[in-house]
Amino acid sequence: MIVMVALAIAIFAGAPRGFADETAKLAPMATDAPQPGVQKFTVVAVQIGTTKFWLPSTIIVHQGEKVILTLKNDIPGAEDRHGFSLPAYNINEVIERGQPKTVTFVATREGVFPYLCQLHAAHVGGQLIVEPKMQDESR
Ligand SMILES: [Cu+2]
Repeated sequence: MIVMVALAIAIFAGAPRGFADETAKLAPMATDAPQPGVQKFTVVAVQIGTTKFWLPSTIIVHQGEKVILTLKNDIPGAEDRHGFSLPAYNINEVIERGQPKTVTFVATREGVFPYLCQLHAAHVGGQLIVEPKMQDESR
């Protein structure tokens, strides 16, 4: 009887430790943590129905942040090149299907700036919104 009680206590005492180990395994990995002051987006040219779009159609960053855009052209068809132009930041790229490009710039100018496909007028673009610098510099 004493052995049974001792065994029960030992099993009970072991349980919380086992649970803690499981919790540790579920903790998120810190390897892909966002870098402060850096904003990364993937912007994709897609076709919905007969209309071509750059999506997302709105990108929001803060003034002074480094912006990294990965540009992908996923539009099928004979035309395998689409443009990505952000005139306010002097960005003019041609993106071939299957060959993504990365552009990097610092959002120095505050405001709302359109982006578009410089090769096709009907290809719907979007806007980069650069908000004023955050007052709290501790982030
Ligand atoms: Cu286009």
